[in-house]
Amino acid sequence: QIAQPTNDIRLNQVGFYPVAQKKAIVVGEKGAEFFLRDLKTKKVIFKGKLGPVLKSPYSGKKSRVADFSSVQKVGKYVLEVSSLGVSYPFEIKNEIHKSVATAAIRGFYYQRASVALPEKFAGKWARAAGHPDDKILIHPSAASPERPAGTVMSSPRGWYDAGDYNKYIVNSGITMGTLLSVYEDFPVYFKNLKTNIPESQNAIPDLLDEVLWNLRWMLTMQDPADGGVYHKLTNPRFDGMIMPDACKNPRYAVQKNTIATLDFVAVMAQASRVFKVYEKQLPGLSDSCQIAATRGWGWVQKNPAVLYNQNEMNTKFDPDVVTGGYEDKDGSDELIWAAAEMYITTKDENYLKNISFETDKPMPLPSWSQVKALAYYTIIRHEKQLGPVDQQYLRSIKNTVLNFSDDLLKNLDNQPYQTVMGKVAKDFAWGSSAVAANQGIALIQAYKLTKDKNYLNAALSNLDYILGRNATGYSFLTGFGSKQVMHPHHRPSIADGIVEPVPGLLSGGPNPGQQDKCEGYPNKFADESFVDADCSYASNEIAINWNAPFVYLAAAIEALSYK
Ligand code: 9MR
Repeated sequence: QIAQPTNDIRLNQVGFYPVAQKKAIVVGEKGAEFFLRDLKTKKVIFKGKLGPVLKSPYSGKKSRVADFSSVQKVGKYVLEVSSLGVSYPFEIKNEIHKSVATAAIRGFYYQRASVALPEKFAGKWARAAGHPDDKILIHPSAASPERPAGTVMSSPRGWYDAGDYNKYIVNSGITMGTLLSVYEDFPVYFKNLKTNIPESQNAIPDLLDEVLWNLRWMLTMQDPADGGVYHKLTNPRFDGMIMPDACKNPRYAVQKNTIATLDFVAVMAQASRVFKVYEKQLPGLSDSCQIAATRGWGWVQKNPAVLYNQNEMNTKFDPDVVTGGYEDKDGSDELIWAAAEMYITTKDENYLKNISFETDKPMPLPSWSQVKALAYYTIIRHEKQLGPVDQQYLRSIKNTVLNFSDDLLKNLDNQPYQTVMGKVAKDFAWGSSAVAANQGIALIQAYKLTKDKNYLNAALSNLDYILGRNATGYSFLTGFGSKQVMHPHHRPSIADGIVEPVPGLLSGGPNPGQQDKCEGYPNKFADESFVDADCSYASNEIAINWNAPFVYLAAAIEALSYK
């Protein structure tokens, strides 16, 4: 008979690898010892001492570490502290994160626009097709002589961006770049990873089949007349909290601009490379991507500084568009990323002309508005193909990535949750779960460069963070863990009448900005500013650019398996 678990023992609620580090955080300063109980035999198999008292820099709350890394026996366990009770149950086994990696890829399947999701693949979350997007309108902001305002164009497929049903090129950029990168970094792992999607039986890895769904949509977002790329495909205002098939509002292609086009160029160049080996299955696709990338690059040469400014646009054109802005004012990083992808794909050094990799500056963490590191990762990944002239770039780029990762490692032992995530307040931004995942990616890059396990262990600490070892006690991936997110700001999960939210989606996580003004935030502390309520789009939405780095982190850690 196991008592009701306490939320005051925080750990990865999915579990641990036999040979990897294993830590739980015990909230408060009571107690001295902890025990590990085998759920099958009911026997205590390990006793340990709690570590020294640590403190959250945000709430001042105290906590202690229970380290049971030495336990390697496969099984199901709970951790107990006499004064507190028992933890949520967890497993120790090999491939412990395979289920979350697979589910997070399937999360993209559930985000597919323009298609029905049959029960065979979607289970109880099956739904009818919505947003066919075969007859969308050119918004006046996007008008050209060939496509005047009101022209109808076809732009089906793609993934819904997030909890809303719109499709945004800028955010698709980093999402696709991240998914294509995890494939390029770990192709063998993905070769046989099946995710039960309609294309699972074909000869292409499931991850790439999923990527194709959005790639084909992106290709339609390029103006065939001049190569520029529309910012987004959107309703003027957000749809209600209804299922996709109930949405009937007109949709528009909105203003071409430089940053959207550069993101598109980078994705198409990388996709051209990745899909080249699937020429037999996808004849012409790789070439089409490269041509699209080249034409986008050409448009940018003529239009190097067209920014997307939604408010300004709304003063000039009707209807007003008030959906996600993804307004980025600095395109220098997108230029570096696009140039790097074009160069690696074509080997044409002209793409690097006038491009500074800015390795004199600290590496910025990737986000939808900051993609410079994606260029670094790509250059490093393809280092064997670089010519002698590029060796100087390579060295400084490696150093930039390593310096960034070394900063993440600093002072880790003193962190209350023993995670890289959350050392500094700015980690808790809108979509903080993706901050944790993107830090993990940087650390994986450093590990690949050095084979130094400290980087890998630190990356794993952020996966532990996401799956429960954090100041909220939630596991942020829907469908996983004991204390699950049940009410994400996600239209299908709200409208489908099914208790459990769509699985495999990463909740945004703590965000002290609390911009949604939703009721129920426990307090204002950065690391606890989370509420599992569907009104909380600022802390509990899901988004493709958050799911993608989670896929990267979980799959990379699986691929690098702790054995
Ligand atoms: O992820 C975006 C975050 O960085 C911004 O601060 C926020 C407000 O502009 O918007 C977030 O992106 C949202 C997008 O605009 C619309 N779809 C849902 C996205 C996630 O909340």
